[in-house]
Amino acid sequence: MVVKFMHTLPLLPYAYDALEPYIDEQTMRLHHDKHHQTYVDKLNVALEKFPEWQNKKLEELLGNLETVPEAIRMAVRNHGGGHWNHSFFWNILAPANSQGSTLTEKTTLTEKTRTLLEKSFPSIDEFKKRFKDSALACFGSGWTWLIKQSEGSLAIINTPNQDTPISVGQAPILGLDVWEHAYYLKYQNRRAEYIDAFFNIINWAQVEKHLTNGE
Ligand code: MN3
Repeated sequence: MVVKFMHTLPLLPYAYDALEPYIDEQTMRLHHDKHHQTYVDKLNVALEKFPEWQNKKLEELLGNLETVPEAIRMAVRNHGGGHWNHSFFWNILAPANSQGSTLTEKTTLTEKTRTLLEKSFPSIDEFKKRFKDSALACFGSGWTWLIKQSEGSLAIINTPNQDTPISVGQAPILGLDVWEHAYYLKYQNRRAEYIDAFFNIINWAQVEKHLTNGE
């Protein structure tokens, strides 16, 4: 029997207010419960018409978009991409401690990650600067990513809309949602402040997992 609605909204791995003051509770509630839920719902509705595609893993769909029936290819790309990107994003964020100053185990850059980043960037500060510049330059709605290229080096790229690096065979290490819905309630048009805030709540432990995946 084919499952009617295969894809489901994952729970946030922390409380809605856990990323305060960097990302506010109201933004997290809207972003997760409304925006992310809508991507899941619209993906399920699109797949309903093509039962043989319902049980495929999201990564399989997004990694082989050219094989997805044309009638739903754009819906899978946009809503499947939105579902995948947000599921990834929640997990590369982690709460700072209650004072927001002292780093926690998760938000401390590990030595291993530092070493791996410094193979591709002159310094951690320079990596952050380039990531920020890329996120600021992302025109309209999209994402900024740190990706691992096939030969192993790291690079920073932007993708438009909900396009995801896995659709072009790149392995995402770190990603930042730069759609206005990700920051507008708290930061309005000040995307730079949102990006600076993001650097305080990166789950470096999770980043290290992505970096060392396959090693
Ligand atoms: Mn979003």
